[in-house]
Amino acid sequence: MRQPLARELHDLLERGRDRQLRLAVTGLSRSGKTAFLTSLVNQLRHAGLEARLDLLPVAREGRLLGARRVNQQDLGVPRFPYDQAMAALDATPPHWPEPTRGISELRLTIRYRPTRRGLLGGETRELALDLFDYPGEWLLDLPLLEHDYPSWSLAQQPARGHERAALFTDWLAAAAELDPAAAADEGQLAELAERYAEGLRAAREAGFADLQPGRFLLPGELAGAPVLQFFPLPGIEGAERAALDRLPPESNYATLAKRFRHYQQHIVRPFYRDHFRRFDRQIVLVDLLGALNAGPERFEDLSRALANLMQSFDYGKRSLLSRLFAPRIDRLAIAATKADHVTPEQHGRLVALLEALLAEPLKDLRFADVPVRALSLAAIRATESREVSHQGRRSPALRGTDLSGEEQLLFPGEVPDRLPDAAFWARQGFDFPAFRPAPREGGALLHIRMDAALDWLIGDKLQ
Ligand SMILES: Nc1nc2c(ncn2[C@@H]2O[C@H](COP(=O)(O)OP(=O)(O)OP(=O)(O)O)[C@@H](O)[C@H]2O)c(=O)[nH]1
Ligand SMILES: [Mg+2]
Repeated sequence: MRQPLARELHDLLERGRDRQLRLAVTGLSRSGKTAFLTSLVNQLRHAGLEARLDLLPVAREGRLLGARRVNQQDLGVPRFPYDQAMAALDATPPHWPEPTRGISELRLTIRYRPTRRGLLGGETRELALDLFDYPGEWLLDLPLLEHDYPSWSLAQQPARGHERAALFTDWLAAAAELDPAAAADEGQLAELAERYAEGLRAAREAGFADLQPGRFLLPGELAGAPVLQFFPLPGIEGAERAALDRLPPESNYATLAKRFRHYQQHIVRPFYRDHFRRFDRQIVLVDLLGALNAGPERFEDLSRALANLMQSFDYGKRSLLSRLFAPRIDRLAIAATKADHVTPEQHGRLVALLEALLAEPLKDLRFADVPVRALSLAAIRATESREVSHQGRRSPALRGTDLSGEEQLLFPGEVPDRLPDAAFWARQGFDFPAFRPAPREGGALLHIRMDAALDWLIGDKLQ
């Protein structure tokens, strides 16, 4: 939904004066976006009271006065369901907030005392922080904007490993029969698209991340609409482009190409335009531990999905003008989430692994001279770190409650500090259960390094 011009102008001015900041929380499905946003709101609301934010100078120095949710800009978009998320975390027993099914927005007004006071002293300032949440599945579509139908079809077909290919054999066998030049049969295309969607669902189930089109996984109100009835055309690599373009409009090829374009222009582009263009800051959340748990092909797949995705954003230093009229992301954090799944001495290795996974996009960012910080964090800590003695030796362990309510005391394993090799996967020495969120005793949510993330993302605006 586009904002009226007057409001856009007002926002531009506020951003020029550093009174407003837009933060994109980016991450594939289940990477921890909703948990991160919930914790962010919670920490800032409890700032100065119960929240532990020692790594955030404005809080440590007692200058952070708190934060309030205010009415967001766009009345056509639902509000981020913070209260529902907190209700889930505060339930007995506590449980995690639901997977996100649509877009929601949030504006926080953060109140603080600047380091340098004016002549009269005692003044306070405000920073408006704009945030939003969305289903990770939809994010996967952003790279699709770079393509036309033939190039997208090609991009979907490289050798992507046996396990993944096996999930699409049904679809492929049927789709390979399709004659691109023959007149389109609605029923047949609908059925093939459904089989493709089945393949994508199975792939998601199996832990794969690089899945397009994202709305096939979470169609919302588009379920059954013809705009979702397309798929990549198998065998397109041999076809000559000009010959394809000459096919009549009622042909299979032209029909699929038209639907692809519609999907791209009317579904993906507005999502990008209204929500992902024009950010000042970004944090990319990665469930690295989940990928380690899932095996080499998934790990590789995650790396590809993230590299493609990060090409969809505008990074670069801001000049005053670009800041007003063509904002770019001028600072970035990449974070391995759910770090409370491993013992604290593994956190350094987790960060090293994250940097290895994102080595390619990180090179581009360095080239664009965009400051990046890699960290590991837990937005909502579910475990406690312990030490256990075994045969006279003390070793680190975690204590937590698993989803069935069982108490666990365990050492989940060593995180490799570089891209795992065959030997690592052969050992597969890594295993942990999902934990239930820990009950909160009144105060702020327990976390690991949310304060460090906040400092990097907004700390300089709270000086
Ligand atoms: N232990 C632990 N688990 C977490 C943490 N954050 C998220 N999780 C787990 O990861 C799951 C997914 O987190 P969400 O925040 O819902 O992920 P999301 O990115 O919003 O996912 P979608 O809405 O599906 O795109 C949660 O249900 C938890 O099981 C954390 O800090 N610690
Ligand atoms: Mg979510």
